Amino acid sequence: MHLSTKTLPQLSGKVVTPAYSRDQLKTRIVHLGFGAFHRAHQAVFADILAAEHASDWGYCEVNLIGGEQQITALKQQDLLYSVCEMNADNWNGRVVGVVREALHSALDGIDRVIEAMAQPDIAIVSLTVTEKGYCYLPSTASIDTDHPLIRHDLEFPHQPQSAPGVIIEALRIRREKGLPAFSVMSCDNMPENGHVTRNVVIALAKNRDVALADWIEHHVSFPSTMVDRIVPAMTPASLEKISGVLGGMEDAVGIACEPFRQWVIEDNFVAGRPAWEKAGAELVANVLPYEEMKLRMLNGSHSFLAYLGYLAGYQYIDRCMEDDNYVRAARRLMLEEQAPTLHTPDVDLGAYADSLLARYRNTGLKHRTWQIAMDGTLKLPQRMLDSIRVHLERGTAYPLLALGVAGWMRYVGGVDDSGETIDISDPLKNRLAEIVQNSAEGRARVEALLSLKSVFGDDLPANTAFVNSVADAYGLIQTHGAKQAVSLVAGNNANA
Ligand code: NAI
Ligand code: CS2
Repeated sequence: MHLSTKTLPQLSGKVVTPAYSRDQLKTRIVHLGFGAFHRAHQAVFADILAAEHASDWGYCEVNLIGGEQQITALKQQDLLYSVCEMNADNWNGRVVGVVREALHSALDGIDRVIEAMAQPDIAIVSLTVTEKGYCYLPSTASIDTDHPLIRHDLEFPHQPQSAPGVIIEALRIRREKGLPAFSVMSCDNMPENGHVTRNVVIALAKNRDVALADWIEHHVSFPSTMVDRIVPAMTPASLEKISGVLGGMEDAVGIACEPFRQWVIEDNFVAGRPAWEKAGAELVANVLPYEEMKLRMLNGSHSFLAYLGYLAGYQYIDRCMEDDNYVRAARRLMLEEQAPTLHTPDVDLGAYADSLLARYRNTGLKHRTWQIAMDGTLKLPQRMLDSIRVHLERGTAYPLLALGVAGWMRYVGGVDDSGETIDISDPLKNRLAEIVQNSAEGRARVEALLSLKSVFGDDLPANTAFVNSVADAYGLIQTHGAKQAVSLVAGNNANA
């Protein structure tokens, strides 16, 4: 038996179910990227608002690339799915009821998706399409005009494939019909994610129609957001556990996540927004300090643990936390090398770091280091390199950040410390393999990888102090292995 409107009453009383009339909801947000994170984050905020504050904001969920099964299963379940908050020994379930429609461009056609976005009631188009979905160059935050999806959309603007192309086509139709614009809200882990989205949308629009680009510039807002909730990719084991929470009922779209959730949103919406603050979100004028704090402290330490942990044989983040040297390294990375680069008002960064470590220790999570390690070419800039630039300017030390970058380089070398092949997942995978193949192990490999402009820009490879620091850290991993390298670097200095 699977979750559906009919089977909903059979769930155990412990599972929270939609205690509101789902028919009263209006589809006012189209969300691109019905992945793990959105299901456990933004949709839960909307569900709380509907259940506790009589909100009528409903979602149309869309997947553009991948995730066909999720959309199919969601439709089969009358657009219901469950979210379980998990600790080691306690899983709490909630059935989310705010989805009103679900579409996949490959199953329903891109025209249906665009039509849904062009409905008069749509006030917001939000995105969790991963860093890859923006088709941008992280070192400059500008559009990647060589990106295959962008090249396609330039040729076939009415049948777009990229997220920016789909947004532009929907906005074109709205403008032609005399409908108001919507706000475009990125919920992906990028600094100034609203600005990145704006940059790519306007740049692509300019290429097809300057007047349309001008209209978008004047009528569409692109609020930035800081989003946080650890939501590991689902596995057959976690799906089975969810089924246990649901009393044996199956939910192919069920998702499990940590109890913590945070959302800081730039309050800049052109056609209204849900009262997210009633469900615990913070609406602010400037999100950047919060984004930087989260990207550098949380995601920076996550990536550090992912590369150095994976190389050492730690499959999960909670396993890294069983190694005192990794804990010390993560804490020192956060407090000594990331925190001094931040400008977050009114946040006790020491307490923040400790709360992050406590979250990483959650043994219910089973968050794979491999998952966090993926797409490093799109993650390193905001997680490590921006802070390194601050240190280079100030002349301050950054041994753990250098080790993190070296850890990534060793990881993309494709072999872990036990000699096992690593399955690299990255949009630049082929280019990385080519560089690795054509460079000798050691400093030459470091220099070759630093030639990736979209990651390191022009400045970092030209900075000898930086190149030396990464090459030295790389040498440490090469000689001693990741585990020992972490111990050596994290153990240095008395104030650890
Ligand atoms: P996921 O793999 O479950 O879902 C990825 C989603 O992105 C899918 O809906 C897929 O259709 C879409 N997608 C992938 N490539 C695309 C492309 N080129 N164009 C358009 N759509 C594309 O991943 P998950 O866990 O949902 O994470 C997605 C993003 O959410 C992350 O990359 C990150 O930026 C953000 N995030 C994730 C958190 C997590 O713990 N999982 C927490 C905070 C933010
Ligand atoms: C992780 C993030 O996969 C990754 O790269 O660092 O998805 C992390 O789990 C979230 O940002 C937590 O909010």
